[in-house]
Formats: sequence, structure tokens, C-alpha cells
Amino acid sequence: MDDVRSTAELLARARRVVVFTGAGMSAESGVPTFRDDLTGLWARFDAEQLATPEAFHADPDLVWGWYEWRRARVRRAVPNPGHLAVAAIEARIPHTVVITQNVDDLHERAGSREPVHLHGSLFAPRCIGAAPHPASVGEPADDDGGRIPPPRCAECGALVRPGVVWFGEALPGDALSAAVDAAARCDVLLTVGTSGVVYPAAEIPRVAARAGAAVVQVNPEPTPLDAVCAVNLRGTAAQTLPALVS
Ligand code: BV8
Repeated sequence: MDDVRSTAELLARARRVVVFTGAGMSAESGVPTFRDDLTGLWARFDAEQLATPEAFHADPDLVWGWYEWRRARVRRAVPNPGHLAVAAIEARIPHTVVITQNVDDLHERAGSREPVHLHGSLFAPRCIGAAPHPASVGEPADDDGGRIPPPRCAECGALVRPGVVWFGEALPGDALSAAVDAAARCDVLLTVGTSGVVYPAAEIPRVAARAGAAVVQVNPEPTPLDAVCAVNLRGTAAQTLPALVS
């Protein structure tokens, strides 16, 4: 029996499912993955260098401009058939938890109820003042961006930063414990579109495997997660996931 069919059957029998997604989930919506080469103005930068508190403090206009460019791209993107298939899995299997490393809102726009965002969101900017709090900002500048001075908090005047988790920053405790708990209790974990190299998020599929769940990977390329997967579906999110719920 082919792997797609056997995975569809596994899902049909599952009572608790985790769908764990990375940047590849949104690639077919036109959102570049984290390790795609950056393009345009950003081609000379490395995402991992820009996604740090040090980069923001050294050059807030550059880093804020990069996130505004990304926010504008996500605004223009639409959920792909892979996102819709994840929402269909949730509709069919009540105990489904979607855990994403992505900072876009495409799972939500596809109908996923409350995805767990391990790395925050492009749409949750916050003030970096003494008592950090959410800050509201307008629509992103819809051009190729470049340097854009970050806004100032209307309440206290401090700089506003993107509401994402940068390298070297701790993940939100509640999100991480919810993710570990779901992974430890699920029957099946689908890992989709992640290179499995960013920690502690990359531990999530490994927690599921150690707890005895069947881990299935959807990725056109091999990754370090191959070693913990019962099945490796070599394909893209938008092409493979719909076949698991048809
Ligand atoms: C922390 C938000 C400590 C920002 C991101 C061990 C333990 C703990 C930490 C570490 C550790 N070892 C190293 C670290 C440090 C570091 C780390 O993991 N570094 C890596 C590079 C080695 N981790 C951290 O710094 C974390 N913090 O540990 O803090 C601490 C503790 C207490 C107190 C203080 C501090 C924070 C990590 C979070 C960083 N923020 N994002 C932003 O987006 O700008 S991570 C970033 O990478 C994105 O969120 C992205 O999602 C994530 C992971 O990448 P992927 O999603 O996997 O994307 P990638 O491009 O790599 O791969 C795409 C995949 O999709 C590929 O496999 C490709 O083949 C596939 N694909 C392509 N097209 C498709 C597809 N698949 C399906 N369909 C397609 N169409």
C-alpha cells in the first residue's frame, strides 16, 4: 500500500493528532522559507543574522523594514491547499493541535482554530518599554521596504518591535508547554515543511516519537527528522496534504 494511503488510514484511525509546521508550509502561498536565499534589498543579508535582538538594537530601521516587507508579503498571500487540508484534519479529528514555527497568519486564515505559535507572529508587534505591552501599528508599507523606522508606542513612547521570537530569545512558556504536552499525548504527529534544525521547536517531533506516536514527515527534501519518522512523504504541503484527507 503506498505511503500516502497508509498515512490517510493512520489519520482516519487517530484520536489525537498534532500537525507541526515550518516555513515550507507557506512556500506554496508565495511566502519565502526561512532558509531560502533572501531576495531584492535583503539578498545581502542572512535571515538568522537579522532575526536577533542584537540586529534590532544595532539598526532598528533595517530590521523593522525587513519585518514590514515580510508582513506585506503575508498580507498579499493566501492560504494554500495544504493549509486548507490542515483545517480539514482539525474539523475531522477533534483532538487535533496545530503547532507552527511560522509567524504568518495563514493557518488562521485557512480556518485553523487556535494554532500554537512557538515563534510569535508578524501581527503581534509590542512595545519594548519598561512594561512591554501589545502595540497597534497600521498596515505595512506596501513597497520593497528597505529601512523603515519602527513606530513609537502611543502609550509610553518606547520603540515598537516585531512580536516574534528572535534567536537567543526564549519561546513563550505557555506555547512551548502546550506543544510539548500535545506531542507527548498524540497518536500521530505530521511534521510539514520544516528543516528540523531550530531548537527547542525541533524537539517537538522527537517528543512525539519518544512517546510512541507515529511521526510522518511531509517535505520534498530529507531532513534530520527523517531518523524519527515512521513515514517520509517526499512531496510538498499543497500537493501531499489534501491527499491525506480526501
Ligand atoms: C533559545 C521567528 C534560549 C523570527 C524564528 C539547542 C537548544 C536550544 C536552543 C538552541 C539549541 N541549539 C541552538 C540553539 C539556538 C537557536 C537555534 O536553534 N539555532 C539553530 C539555527 C541551530 N535557538 C534559539 O535561539 C531559540 N531560543 O534557544 O533561547 C533561551 C532560553 C531561556 C532564556 C533565554 C534564551 C529561538 C529560536 C526561534 C528563532 N525564531 N522565527 C522570524 O521568523 O524572523 S526561527 C525561524 O526558523 C522561523 O520561525 C522558521 O520557521 C524556523 C525554522 O525553520 P523552518 O520552519 O524549518 O524553515 P526552513 O527554511 O529552515 O526549512 C523549510 C523546510 O521546508 C525545508 O526543509 C524545505 O525542504 C521545506 N519545504 C520547502 N518548500 C516546501 C517545503 N516543505 C513542504 N512543502 C513545500 N512547498
